[in-house]
Amino acid sequence: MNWDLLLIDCRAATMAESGAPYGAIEDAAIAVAGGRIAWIGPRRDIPLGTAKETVKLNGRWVTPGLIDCHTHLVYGGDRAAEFELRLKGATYEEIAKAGGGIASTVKATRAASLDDLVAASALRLASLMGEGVTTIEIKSGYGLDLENERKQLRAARRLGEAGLVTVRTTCLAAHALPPEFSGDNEGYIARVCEEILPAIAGEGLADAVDAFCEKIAFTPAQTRRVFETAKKLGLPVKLHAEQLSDQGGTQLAAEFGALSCDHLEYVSDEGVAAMARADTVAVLLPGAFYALRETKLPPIDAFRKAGVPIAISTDHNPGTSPTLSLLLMLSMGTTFFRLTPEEVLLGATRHAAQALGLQASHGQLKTGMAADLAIWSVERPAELSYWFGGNPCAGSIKNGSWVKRCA
Ligand code: DI6
Ligand code: FE
Repeated sequence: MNWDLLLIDCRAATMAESGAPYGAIEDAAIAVAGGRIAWIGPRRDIPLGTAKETVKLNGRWVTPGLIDCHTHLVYGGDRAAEFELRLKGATYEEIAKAGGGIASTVKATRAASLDDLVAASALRLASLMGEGVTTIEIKSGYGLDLENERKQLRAARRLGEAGLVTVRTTCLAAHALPPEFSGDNEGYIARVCEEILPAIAGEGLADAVDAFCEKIAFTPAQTRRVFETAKKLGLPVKLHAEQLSDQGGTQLAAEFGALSCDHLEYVSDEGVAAMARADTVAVLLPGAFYALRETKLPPIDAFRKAGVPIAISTDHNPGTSPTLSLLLMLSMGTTFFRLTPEEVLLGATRHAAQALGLQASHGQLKTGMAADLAIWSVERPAELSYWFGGNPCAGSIKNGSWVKRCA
């Protein structure tokens, strides 16, 4: 066999269902060819072959490249001033009602050029990629009209063009009410369903459709219209659900076979049961939980008991989760949500892939899957959520090519 790359002297947390914690293989070998994993297993079992490059990893751990499955990475401006207001006591909802919050980011995003958006987002993306992120989802939702939603999604696509990271785009036009539709939620939802989504889908700019179902955003009935439109356009759906209150959005999303429901602090037992039936991933976002000083925990045990897969993501956005570290989210997932280190790592690999509909090709180290790998200078995988504020990522590989070469 001829391989492009052979990694030896490493330990692999494959995150596959092998019976072993983390799907671990001690003393593993990983062969890569044509951008895919050509062989992975215990080194003693490796078939005969030659590799163009063989790298000894000195006992380091290899995991699937991390997947950040919920971000609003592309936007103009920032919200540091609002952060200062919140610290003086204003709540997220009060700021939103007073025309700040999302609306201020919409203004800055509309004012930015496509190139400005790409440049600002590329810097943020670089931080995430430095931690071994090889796949990221990026939502629109700060344009809120066709021209600007398109601009955001084009910027997101452009970030993936160099091939160093897979970018999955999600149209979140139903994120907030734009100023020109003030007081007319129904009118804006009609615009989203009749103009924005069909055009975005027609241009191939979105891989999925999301909405914000909440008192300060859109009702379940309006969300249903968005989902019906997505279905007609052949796009899978996701939902910002039960972040601030229980709206029953989760059950609605499950009815549409949603890939994921995200946030979920206020989800009901019925919502959890509906997710289990639809095999919808629960994407938990500890960065927003932290920044909003939320105290209500998402029902982790109920998810576990019902067998709902749990993912963890940054929710990177300028308002409620301006974090640039997925590893920090893994730490918070353990400390705030009491998830195990293995659960949070699954949440940024296999389950995150499922939240993007990529589970057949990403999120595990398995023969035939994309050769997206992260290499860590740690002694055990639990260290990925044990350390916080540091970065033990020693290297990363995207589709078989080095993004960050091990020293
Ligand atoms: N929930 C969130 O956490 C973000 N959007 C949403 O629907 C916040 C977006 C922002 O405040 O800019
Ligand atoms: Fe979000």
